[in-house]
Amino acid sequence: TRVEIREGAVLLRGFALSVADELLPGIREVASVAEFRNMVTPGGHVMSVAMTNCGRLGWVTDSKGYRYTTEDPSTGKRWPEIPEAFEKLAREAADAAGFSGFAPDACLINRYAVGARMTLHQDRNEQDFGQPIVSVSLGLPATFQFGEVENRRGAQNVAVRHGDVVVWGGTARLAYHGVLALKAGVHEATGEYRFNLTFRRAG
Ligand code: MD3
Ligand code: FE
Repeated sequence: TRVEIREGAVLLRGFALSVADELLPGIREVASVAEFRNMVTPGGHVMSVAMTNCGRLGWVTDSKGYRYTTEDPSTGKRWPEIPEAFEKLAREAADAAGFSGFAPDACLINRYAVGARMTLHQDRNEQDFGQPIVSVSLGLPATFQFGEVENRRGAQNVAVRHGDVVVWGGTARLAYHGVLALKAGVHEATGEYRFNLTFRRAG
């Protein structure tokens, strides 16, 4: 089912379910080359979410700031390629949400263990805010928070489950958003974790 959770933001419930068993080995393969790591924010906090990337560009943070890089700072090697199954899913989801021709060059893979969370923020490190963001949830369920554009207040919650895809574009592209602390649990596909694939056109 397709739910418009706000103007520009479309929740495609279960859209990735039929390909989840291709996505999870893809995550394992990417992480075997570019390992999950807990990055440090410019403010000096270690992020509770562990991250890695695939694609031409990968999102990183360190004491110098947030940015996209072509190389993994931990190895100096280019980020692994986006697996074919990832790219196909991202393109089809964007298409289903009304954004045809989406061609991501960056896929951030977030791994949430129990207690991991992401505080409200905007995604502003990309070149063209006219391009949507496609988010794929795998494993343990979580609660997305999303607020207004340029305003953290009045955030709403939406529960996301294994296989759900959200496409954020148009007027929702610069909305504040975050993820509440992951609750303990065990998922048959991912064990004690939630994974989120975030596809972007960054360059
Ligand atoms: C709403 N990740 O990596 S994706 C991030 O579940 C990030 O790991 C979260 O936010 C996660 O930056 C949420 C959902 C999302 C992504 C982009 C958005 C929501 C958004 C852009 C605008 C508004
Ligand atoms: Fe974000």
